Amino acid sequence: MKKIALITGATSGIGKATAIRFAEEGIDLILCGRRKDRLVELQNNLNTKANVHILCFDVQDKVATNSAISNLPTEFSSIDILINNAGNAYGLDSIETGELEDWEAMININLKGLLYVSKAVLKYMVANKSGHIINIGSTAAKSVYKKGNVYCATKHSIDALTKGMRIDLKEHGIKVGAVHPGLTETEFSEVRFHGDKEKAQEVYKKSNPLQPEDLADIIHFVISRPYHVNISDLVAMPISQD
Ligand code: NDP
Ligand code: 8X3
Repeated sequence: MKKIALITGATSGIGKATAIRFAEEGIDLILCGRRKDRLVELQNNLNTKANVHILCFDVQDKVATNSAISNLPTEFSSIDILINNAGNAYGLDSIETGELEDWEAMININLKGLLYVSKAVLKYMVANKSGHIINIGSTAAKSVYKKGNVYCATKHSIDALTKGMRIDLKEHGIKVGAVHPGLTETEFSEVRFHGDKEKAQEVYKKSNPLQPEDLADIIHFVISRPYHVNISDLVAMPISQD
């Protein structure tokens, strides 16, 4: 039977690569992000085996998030898979010099946004007594690095939240797990450095980082296991990473 996946952060990086991979597998898609032009472009270029619906909203806005997801057309409302991927780092500063606006953005997007999306999607999954949620964490969910402070805190929260969601939702027939990427070459560093492309490129230059397609492969593997198998916690990093 055809499956339906909702992917947040599908306009770039890991989310976009996962959308492309899922479409090749014939999974119908609800693609989310703030940049509508990119969503439309992706929709137009995806494998025609997949039906695609786009939703443009900011995960920080709980009313817009709930409204977008609650008003899905019937043919897209039986969501089987949720990939909670939208997220970013803002800044790389020591704690005493970090900007409040950067901290708030990371907490609001990475943690609260994930909760808003999950709550809206869970209405469908609980009613259907089935579903599979993958939260995209990070190696920053497992350890802390210099100047990573608030970003690492949001990702550690996702690690804890994933465990809590898994325990609460198994009695509703819903699987929950996390995929934790290490360094992956995406727009992540450009966003972290507030648009400084040169600084962003430096991050990936010598590290032979993971590519978004590597994560798409892994995420597809996780969602395609038999129902009784839940890969609850998976860390994937480039060979160069400590
Ligand atoms: P990108 O910057 O390439 O992609 C981030 C995606 O998140 C974009 O599609 C963006 O869409 C979306 N997004 C960001 N803020 C919002 C918002 N407020 N509302 C809705 N959507 C939003 O980075 P990655 O692909 O690397 O990041 C994806 C996930 O992977 C993140 O959770 C990140 O923390 C995690 N990760 C990344 C690693 C890396 O090294 N790249 C390593 C470990 C984890 P738009 O701007 O259109 O809204
Ligand atoms: C994103 C990768 O190493 O900057 O989670 O934390 S890192």
